[in-house]
Amino acid sequence: MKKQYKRILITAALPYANGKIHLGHLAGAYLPADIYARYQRAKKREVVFICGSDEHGVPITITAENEKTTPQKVVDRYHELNKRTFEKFGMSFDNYSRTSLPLHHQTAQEFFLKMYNAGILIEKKEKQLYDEKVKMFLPDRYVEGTCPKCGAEDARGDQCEKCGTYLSPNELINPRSKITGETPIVKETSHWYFPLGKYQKRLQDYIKEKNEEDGWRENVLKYCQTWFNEGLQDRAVTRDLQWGVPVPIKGYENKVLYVWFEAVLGYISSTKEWSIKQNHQKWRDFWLSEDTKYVAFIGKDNVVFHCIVFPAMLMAWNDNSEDKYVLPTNVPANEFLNLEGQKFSKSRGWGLYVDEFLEKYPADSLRYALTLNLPEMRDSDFYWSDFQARHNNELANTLGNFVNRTLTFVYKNYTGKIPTPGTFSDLDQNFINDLNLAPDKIGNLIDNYRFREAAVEMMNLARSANKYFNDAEPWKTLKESPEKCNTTIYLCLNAVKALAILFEPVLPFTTKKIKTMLNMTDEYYWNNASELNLKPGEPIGKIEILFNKIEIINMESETSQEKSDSSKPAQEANKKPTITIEDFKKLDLKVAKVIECEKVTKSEKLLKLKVKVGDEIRQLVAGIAQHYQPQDLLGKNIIVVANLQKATIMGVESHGMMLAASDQNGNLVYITTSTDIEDGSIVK
Ligand code: B3M
Ligand code: ZN
Repeated sequence: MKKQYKRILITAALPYANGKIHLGHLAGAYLPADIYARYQRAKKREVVFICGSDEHGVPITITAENEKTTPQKVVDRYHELNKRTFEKFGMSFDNYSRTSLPLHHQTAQEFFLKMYNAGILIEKKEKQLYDEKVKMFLPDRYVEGTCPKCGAEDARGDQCEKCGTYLSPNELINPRSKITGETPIVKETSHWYFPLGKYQKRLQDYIKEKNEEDGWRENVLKYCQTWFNEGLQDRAVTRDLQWGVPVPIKGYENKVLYVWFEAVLGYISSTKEWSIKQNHQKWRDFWLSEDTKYVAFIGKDNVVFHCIVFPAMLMAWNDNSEDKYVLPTNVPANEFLNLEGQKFSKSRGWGLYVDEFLEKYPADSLRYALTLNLPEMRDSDFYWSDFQARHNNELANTLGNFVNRTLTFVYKNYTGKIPTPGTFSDLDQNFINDLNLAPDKIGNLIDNYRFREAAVEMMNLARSANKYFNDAEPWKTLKESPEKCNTTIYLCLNAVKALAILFEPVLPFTTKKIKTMLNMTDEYYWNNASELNLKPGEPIGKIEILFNKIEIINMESETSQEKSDSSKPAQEANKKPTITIEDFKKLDLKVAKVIECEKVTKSEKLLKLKVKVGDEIRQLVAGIAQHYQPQDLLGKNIIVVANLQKATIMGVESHGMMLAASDQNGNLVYITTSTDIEDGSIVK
């Protein structure tokens, strides 16, 4: 049974401040969290939405060592960068904090001390891997080696990425130091442990109860079950490291709290920071109350920390304190997003960084395409062709078109004022019914974390509105029966208003524009979105085109990270996965002669070429119009990928791809042959 809560606390995983945000991050935790938060606010529920940078841990110190700089410099840079990127993407966090703040250190130390003083933690002497060359213990990712479970050779000291098994460095076969590459020795050290096993029964009951109440995702339940089946073990909460939150007890001056122990507490310290900035105590209302619904959005690799470790820590605190923290009501973790069929990989240079993406394409288009592709049940893929189609066919041709044709009609035929409706025909009534159903249908899907389906329903409403406009034919009734026309346009305007409200969680920038065009105030919100409440006679605002068509020319170069990661040495950033000669042989590269060449109308970037490849004449489209005039290419030899799948670019068919090289400034130079050889010749 769904419980009624007074407030909703929403958190999204704190990204490590050691790299830029890519599309996989957005699809994993951030976009779903933002849709959920925006929707809850549109329902006028009391919400706080919390995030921040995770600034400790081995990933940060390793990045600093690779870049020959300090951890502080690394986190300063990426914190600012990621914060800005999130803003550009439209993330509506109420606070975006950072775990290097003193406020966070205090909060984390307070938690540690509470457990320490209550006698919950256990000190253990243990043998750990140690790099003699740099005189340092090697916790977590400082060691790599062979996974004892699946045999993968590049398992990290904390986890094997291949099979997902959670590891400790001692379990690795053939361990090597990440710093020097040396085989580590084993040395004794002592650490404090949290007895997770003691909480297993309570954790199982907790998850069972919350699942019954709020319907947890199958994948999340399954991950937890695997952990429970194996039996929860004591977990070290301190580390032999310098960078992090110092352990606040004697004898531990050279150690810090384990990053996961304190990072999850970052949600609390970030909420505290929000309260301090706003000069209130609301963080207490949200965290220390049973009337709060707490939803923690994460990616699947963080499940154990949010569903098991963090709740157990909160239980331990709650057992020993007057103040009792709320536990997550739900942890809707997403699976992974892949890119054109391959995993995102920093080391292989395969990925798409959000800041770079947004330099070229609108945030809302990315939000929309990603929402329809969220890996809610299983891994999913981002395809450029899908992105382009979603933008052009759905956002521009359906939503944008409906809004534009309606508002233009009002300007042209009603001097920009909302007309007065007459009586409703069956056609009108059917459309009103569609409209009436939409807010609850979409709302229920979002309340149940089914964001993909919600976005489908949003667009379905726009489709149905377009269809209604077509069927009602206002351009005809305008003269023949003006009252009918008034009714149609009045209903369409109300539909535009409804779309502005219902699409807002996914398309915040676009719907803001629509709201301005309709002069909408805050009185219009989710619960009255489908009411016919626009006031006849009121003027509408200035019309703006919502979506321009997108042409994406070279999807391959959009995807690689050539210029993207400025923190990396050039050769490393350019690296693509190694291929075999067999892979290369799959390409049918041929010399072709350009026999006709012209500009593609309405496009700044495209040239249409007819080329002769031996006996065959082909048409191709190439994105080089800003670099070459058509006559520059006539009669020239070019190299084409002859077996590339046909594509339609800006309505023009392209059969094959012309090769060109791009310099540092993005200028394109076509590739040709050093002597004028026969067209059709094979390039190998
Ligand atoms: N920074 C791991 C990650 O970015 C970690 C999440 C912390 S949530 C408290 O995937
Ligand atoms: Zn493995």
